[in-house]
Amino acid sequence: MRILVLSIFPQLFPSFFAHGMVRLACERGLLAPQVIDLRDFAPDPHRTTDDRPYGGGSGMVMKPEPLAAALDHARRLAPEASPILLSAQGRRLTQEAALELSRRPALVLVCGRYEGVDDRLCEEAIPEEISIGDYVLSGGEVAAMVVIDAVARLLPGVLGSPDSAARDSFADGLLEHPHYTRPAVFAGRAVPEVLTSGDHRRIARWRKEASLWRTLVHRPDLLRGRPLDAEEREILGAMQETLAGILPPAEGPARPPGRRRR
Ligand code: 9D3
Repeated sequence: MRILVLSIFPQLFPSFFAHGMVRLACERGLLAPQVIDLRDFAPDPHRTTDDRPYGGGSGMVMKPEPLAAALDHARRLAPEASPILLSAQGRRLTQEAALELSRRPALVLVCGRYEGVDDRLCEEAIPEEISIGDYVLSGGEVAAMVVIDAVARLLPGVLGSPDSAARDSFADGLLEHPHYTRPAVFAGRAVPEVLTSGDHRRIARWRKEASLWRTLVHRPDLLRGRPLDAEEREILGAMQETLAGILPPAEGPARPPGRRRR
C-alpha cells in the first residue's frame, strides 16, 4: 500500500517508519510510505504555509495554495487515492475504520496544523476527515502516525500468523485477558496456576472469563449492543449471580454510586 503524507514537519516521520511493525511492513514491500514537505510547495523565499484568519482572531490558518499544489503532486503519485485530512472535526478512527482503510490501494494523509485549513480547499479537494479521538493535538502528524500504525498491522502478510489480527482486542469487541511471562514469581506474585497447568481448555475458559471481567469493569460500553455467545452468557450470568448474592435485592440505590464510564 502506498501512503503519502503531506506535512510541514516531514522530519517527524523517518524514525516512526524505521521501527516495529511499520518497518517490517516496509521491508516486506507491503507498505511504501513517503512524506511530502508542504513547504516545498510554497512559492515565497520564507516557504510560508500559514496566514492570518479573515475576520480576525488568534491563531493562524493553513494557506490553501501550497497545500493545493502538494495535493496535485500527490494525485500524480497516487491517482487512485482520495485525500484524507487528519482533523479534530473528522469522523472517529475505530478498528473498523482502520480495517476499511487497510483495504484501499493507497492513502493520502494530509496533516493539518495551526487552527485549521482554509475551508474552501477542504471542501473542494479533501473529501474525508479523520480524528483519532476527543482531545486536542497541536497538529495532524501524530494522528497520521496512529492511522498508519493501525493500518500497517492489518495489511495481509505483516502479522506473524494470519489470524492474529482477528484475535485482537477490539477485533472481537472485548478487552484482552492479562498476559504473563517468566519468571514464575515476580515481586512476590506467582503467575495464575491455571496458566502453568497445561490444561488448554481450562486456560481458554480462564482467559475468556478474565477478558469479560476486564471489559465489564473498564469498558462496559463495549458489551452493550455486542452479541454474546452461549459461553459468554454463561460467564456473565455467573458474575451476575455472584453480585446478586452480595447486593441486597431491591434496597439501596438503583445504581452503585461513583463514576460511570461512557
Ligand atoms: C485549540 C484549537 N482549537 C480551537 C478550540 C481547535 C483546534 C485546532 C487545531 C484543535 C486541534 C487542532 C489540531 N488538531 C489536529 O490537527 C488533529 C486532531 C486533534 O486535535 N484531535 C484528534 N484527532 C486529530 S487529527 C488532527
